[in-house]
Amino acid sequence: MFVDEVKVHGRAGHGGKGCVAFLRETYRPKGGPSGGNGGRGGNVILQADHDLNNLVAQFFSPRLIAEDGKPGLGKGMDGAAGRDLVVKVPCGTLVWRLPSSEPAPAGEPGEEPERATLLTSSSHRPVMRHAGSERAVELDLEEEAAPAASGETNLDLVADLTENGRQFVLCKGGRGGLGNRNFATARRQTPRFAQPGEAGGEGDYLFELRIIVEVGLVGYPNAGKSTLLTAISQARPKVASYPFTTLHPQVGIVEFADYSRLTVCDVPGLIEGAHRNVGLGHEFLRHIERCKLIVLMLDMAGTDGRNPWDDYKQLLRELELYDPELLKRPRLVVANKMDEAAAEQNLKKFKRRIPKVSALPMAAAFDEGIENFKKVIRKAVQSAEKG
Ligand SMILES: Nc1nc2c(ncn2[C@@H]2O[C@H](COP(=O)(O)OP(=O)(O)OP(=O)(O)O)[C@@H](O)[C@H]2O)c(=O)[nH]1
Ligand SMILES: [Mg+2]
Repeated sequence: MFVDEVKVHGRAGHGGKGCVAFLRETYRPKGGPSGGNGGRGGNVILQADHDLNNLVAQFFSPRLIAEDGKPGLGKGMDGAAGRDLVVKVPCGTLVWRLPSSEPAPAGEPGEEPERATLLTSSSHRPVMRHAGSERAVELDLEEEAAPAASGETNLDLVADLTENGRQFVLCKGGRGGLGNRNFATARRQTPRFAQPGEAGGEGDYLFELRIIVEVGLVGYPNAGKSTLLTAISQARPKVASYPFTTLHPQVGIVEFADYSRLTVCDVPGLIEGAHRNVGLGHEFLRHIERCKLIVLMLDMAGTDGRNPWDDYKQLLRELELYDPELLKRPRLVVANKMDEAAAEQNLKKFKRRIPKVSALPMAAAFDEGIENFKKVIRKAVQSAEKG
């Protein structure tokens, strides 16, 4: 099961209440106020973990509730603090605050559904409100476009957990209440009150995973994306001759002779109308949003009765409809299935029709053009990092 979007409810622990007590001991019959303080509530902390690759754990346990602080006790004993709840999420998880939730959580170090709602359509795609990413994706440009889901379009980004080990306090634990010994003064030596504990932070959030990879493979179904990923990395996605073999993103690590590495993501095939949720829709394009290089993979043999040049234009259109920014990203066009008879002819036609684009010839199933591809993507990623 692959989950890249999930709604969760977080609640930090409440602070323990302060204690009202007076010391009575054999030789101190009036020992004075001695109520201890309540312990602070546990925080709900998110921690990015590169060993995880999706949000399935939060799908099955969407209620993130930290322990309450213990109340203060007599004889000046303070209550124990509530344990923090550390929730591991994959690197690349964005945390959006849903409208129902409380004010912003602390930052760096009710009635909810029992199961998280799995949001499937791209129609509710949140609009980032943090600096530098002011871009709303107009998926509704066309008449047939899916309607925006109610109330979930303008969400605030509260965290973006990209680095392994990075922690973020999602809900801050409430402070413990002060015990009555804190309120003794010269004029009020027997305070009969103490503070209640503060309520812990609480809110509803949307966790969205956008995998962090350097290279994203995009293409029509059956273009050979998974075959290519198998050829360049140890990843073993399923390869088959029917469309939509790959149902969720697969990440492979490409290793080079000098031990440097590149991560490559194979996303499920795109087809015309993906922005209207045809096929698997745009659902998975979020995973190439952060990549430095987009590889457009074309079936140069046109096996499924398509033309590579139409495929190329259509892929660009779908990328644009998802996010026009994606078209500014460095990209590489790969002409796959060059072993097939029709491919040579098609490649010539492709060059004639789209002269500005040079396609890298390849036969992924036969390991042809793979080494060259590895070299080219490495160079392209390096220059993208510099520029
Ligand atoms: N002749 C030939 N067939 C290839 C080549 N590369 C892949 N194929 C075949 O094309 C079919 C589809 O390959 P996949 O790698 O599953 O394609 P995909 O792009 O991952 O497809 P989806 O997961 O459905 O999006 C398989 O039957 C492969 O064996 C190639 O270079 N030459
Ligand atoms: Mg595939």
